[in-house]
Amino acid sequence: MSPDYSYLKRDISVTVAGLEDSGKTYFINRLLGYSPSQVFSTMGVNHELYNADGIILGITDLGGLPSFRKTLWKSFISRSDALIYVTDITKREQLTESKKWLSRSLNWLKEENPVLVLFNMRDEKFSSSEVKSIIKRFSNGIRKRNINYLSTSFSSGKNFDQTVNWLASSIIQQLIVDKITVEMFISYIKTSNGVYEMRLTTPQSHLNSDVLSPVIQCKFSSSQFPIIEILKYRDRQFIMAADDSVSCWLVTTRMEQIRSTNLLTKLLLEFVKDLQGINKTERSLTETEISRYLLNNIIDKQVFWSVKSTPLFEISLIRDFQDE
Ligand SMILES: Nc1nc2c(ncn2[C@@H]2O[C@H](COP(=O)(O)OP(=O)(O)O)[C@@H](O)[C@H]2O)c(=O)[nH]1
Ligand SMILES: [Mg+2]
Repeated sequence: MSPDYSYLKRDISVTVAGLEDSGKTYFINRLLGYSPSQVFSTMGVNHELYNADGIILGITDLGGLPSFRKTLWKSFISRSDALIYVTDITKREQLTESKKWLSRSLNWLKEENPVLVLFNMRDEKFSSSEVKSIIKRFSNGIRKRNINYLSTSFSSGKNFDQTVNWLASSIIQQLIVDKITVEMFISYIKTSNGVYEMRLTTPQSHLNSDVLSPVIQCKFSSSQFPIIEILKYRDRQFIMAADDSVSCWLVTTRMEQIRSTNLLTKLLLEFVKDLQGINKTERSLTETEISRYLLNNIIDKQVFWSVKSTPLFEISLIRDFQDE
């Protein structure tokens, strides 16, 4: 048998932990679309890959039996980018034990990495006030910056989508927010009126044309295949993704971590694809529509944008653009 290198493909690693029989494996199987018929207690560790909006999440299913908790958890959780912690709310006698292991897990995880705590088996008879009070008692005394609590039922599907959305967006964005500062976003969009150039700049930025003009150009892919460029110039990093009618640039401070750059590049490419999708409807977008779309998606949803203060915004039409 040849060795399996598939784990190398993952962009982010997410660990799913919790006491035995809380629903971890069931959740992961459902996420991956496996049939839930075979259920065995997880012996040790399982690795799975999940594609969330083009970002490959490596999901580690940690066995919850006491022998695994003592040996395996620390080494996996401390190397993980995010933690999903599952607890079974029907087992009241285990809640204290579960909380104890959550606290330990939080000590192993890096402080800035996001955590989602799921109170599972919500389909069993519980009133919402009972669930609220369990969550309140459980979370009492736990101090952690990026922590979310959610009650779920994986068998009925309650809050399953929210959990998956959290996986896809919050993990990725939190990681980017923590590790990367984007100073400027520039996009070029071809429409029947000409090419629109749109710039968003953080108010704190000292970027001037000496830094920008040697690098940033209005260019598109000459085929249906998208193009990507990553350049370093004067203490800045420039990332570009473009297809044949949309081109987006990010100017960031230099990143030590290659992985953050890869993630940002993938997100930018996804963004270009979305924008291309709305631009390719029968009539092209107007200036107002472009502005609204970009402002909503970049600033309100904080895609790429880690800065809370409102960025400076400019949009203009480049009339003399020559299509080659
Ligand atoms: N009623 C109910 N049963 C569930 C739910 N999630 C998981 N289970 C069941 O709980 C048992 C333990 O689940 P499993 O995923 O193996 O737990 P793990 O040890 O944490 O991996 C299985 O029989 C699942 O079918 C749920 O939301 N509601
Ligand atoms: Mg399991």
